[in-house]
Amino acid sequence: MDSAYEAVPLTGYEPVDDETLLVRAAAAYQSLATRRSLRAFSDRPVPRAVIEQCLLAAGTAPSGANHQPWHFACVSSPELKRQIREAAEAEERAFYEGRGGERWLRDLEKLGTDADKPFLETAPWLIAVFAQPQSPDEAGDPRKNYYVKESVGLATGFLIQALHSAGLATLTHTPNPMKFLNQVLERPSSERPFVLLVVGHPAEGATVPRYALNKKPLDAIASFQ
Ligand code: IYR
Repeated sequence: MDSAYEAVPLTGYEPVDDETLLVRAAAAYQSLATRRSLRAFSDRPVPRAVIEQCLLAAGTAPSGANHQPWHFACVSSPELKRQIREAAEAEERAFYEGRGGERWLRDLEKLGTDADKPFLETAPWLIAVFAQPQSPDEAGDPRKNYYVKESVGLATGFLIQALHSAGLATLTHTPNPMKFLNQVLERPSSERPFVLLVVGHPAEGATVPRYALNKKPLDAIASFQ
């Protein structure tokens, strides 16, 4: 019977002894533990080729039925960054002036955030991540996607990790609501804005909130049975 399935040999997993596994796992932890959500970026440019490699890394993420239901709209144009800042700050002002609600606004006090988002213009790149509830198949026909948010979340994690490994800082920014990104970036209304990543080098003397350094200990995030 004719089948859509075809197998190829697995590559990329050379045998590793347990000692090496532990050394590498600890190194991965040490590297990721230095990542910070940054809100003070330098205007130093970042080559597009660097961003492209990180996007290729993101594109290797697992996804429902391997449909890869994501689009990364990468913005370096000062005019588009200005428009995004303007629209984001309008939403943020409403949020911080009360729309967020007392509880949420109190929870954010420890992070020191406010409605001013100058980094949306200072940072060399903004990457708007869009989720695609449906997207064309190989023949160009519309096709339903599965586990869309989960898949896009995983790809975004891969992207943040790749950017961090390269030596770049990021902010996962979620102006609320984000629908203006479809208009400004001319994305189809079927696509859902998922997150706006701010990417670049840290500003000189940048600081981060002490509160963000608190990470739950292992016994609070994991169990073994
Ligand atoms: N989007 C707002 C508020 C905000 C919300 C959460 I949840 C954060 O972790 C941080 C900020 C802003 O970007 O300021």
